[in-house]
Amino acid sequence: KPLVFSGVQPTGNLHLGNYLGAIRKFVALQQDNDCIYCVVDLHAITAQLVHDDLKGQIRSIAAAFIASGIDPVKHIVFNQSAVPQHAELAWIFNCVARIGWMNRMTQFKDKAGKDRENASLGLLAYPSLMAADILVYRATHVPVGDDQKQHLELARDIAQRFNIDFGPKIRETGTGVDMIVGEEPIHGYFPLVEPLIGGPAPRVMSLKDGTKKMSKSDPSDLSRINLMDDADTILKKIRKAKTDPDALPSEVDGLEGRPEAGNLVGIYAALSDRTKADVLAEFGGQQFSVFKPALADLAVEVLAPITTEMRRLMDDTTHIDAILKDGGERARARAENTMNEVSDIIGFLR
Ligand code: AQP
Repeated sequence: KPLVFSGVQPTGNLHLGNYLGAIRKFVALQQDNDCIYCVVDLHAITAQLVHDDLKGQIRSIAAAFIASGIDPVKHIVFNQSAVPQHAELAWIFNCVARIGWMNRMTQFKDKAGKDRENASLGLLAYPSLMAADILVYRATHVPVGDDQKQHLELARDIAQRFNIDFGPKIRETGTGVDMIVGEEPIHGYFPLVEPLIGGPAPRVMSLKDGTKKMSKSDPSDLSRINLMDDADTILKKIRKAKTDPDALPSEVDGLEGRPEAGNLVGIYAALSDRTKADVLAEFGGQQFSVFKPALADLAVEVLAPITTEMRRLMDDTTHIDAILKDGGERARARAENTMNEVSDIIGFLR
């Protein structure tokens, strides 16, 4: 079975972008794949070191996974810091990756802002840790939102560079797999990961500005729908969402140049598992005064059961803690295996 890996940072309230871009896909992929889903707490300290309730945040992401329908028995749910091999492999990848590659990452530029000299070294090295998260399990498929595409391309560059630099040794140890890179067949240890992005809402945009992504760190709570929002709040946020004065078009081409309209239609399509064309066939010609309440009803219908289950799981965290502990142990056993082989390939004495 293909091995799927993905992670979510415990850095605040999960929002509809995280749900549609990532968690909903995690749930769907369980059917045909072996899945590892991680609360990436080591990533959470890259932009901001001190958090008020990091333990609570970690538990709440795990609760969102379970409440959304992830099965922690058939698959693995754990938090990253419980498996030290992530950080160990990240160090090796820090020595494989080039500073120039990191400097090109748009997320680093966005998050570091103007004061780049003052950003943490961890923020710059974030994509190297992300590559290690995936490759320590030699996972091949990664469901993410569109904003993570560049980081996954970098994970492929790191894997390829490692495979080429240690090519003869990988052959000696016999642990690798044959793959085609460009024209060249190589015998590599790390797979070249495939991002799973797609769908009608690969990048959910802010409700206040259709050109900015919906984000946990946006200071305006009205810009996003949080998984923990109640029905009234969802209704209010969608009612206040920025739109233009025109009616909805009947065809997808008509959304061109209308970012806010495109975003709301994409959200509706993703929530109802339909295409944008299908949604417009129903709502084309209608005003937002009709479409917005329909969207709010749909969002509440999908999110309310998840919110209720998350609240129940967070009332007594023993169950979540047990899931994370068990997942951490199972993940560690796999990661240890990779690190032993990697150490052997590099030539460390253990
Ligand atoms: N707006 C979005 N649309 C689609 N997918 C999104 N994701 C995040 N925002 C959107 C996807 O959610 C997964 C987990 O994200 P993360 O926890 O790593 O956080 P992030 O990508 O840095 O974005 P956030 O959640 O909005 O946080 P901040 O405010 O810190 O930037 C990933 O698969 C991501 O693609």
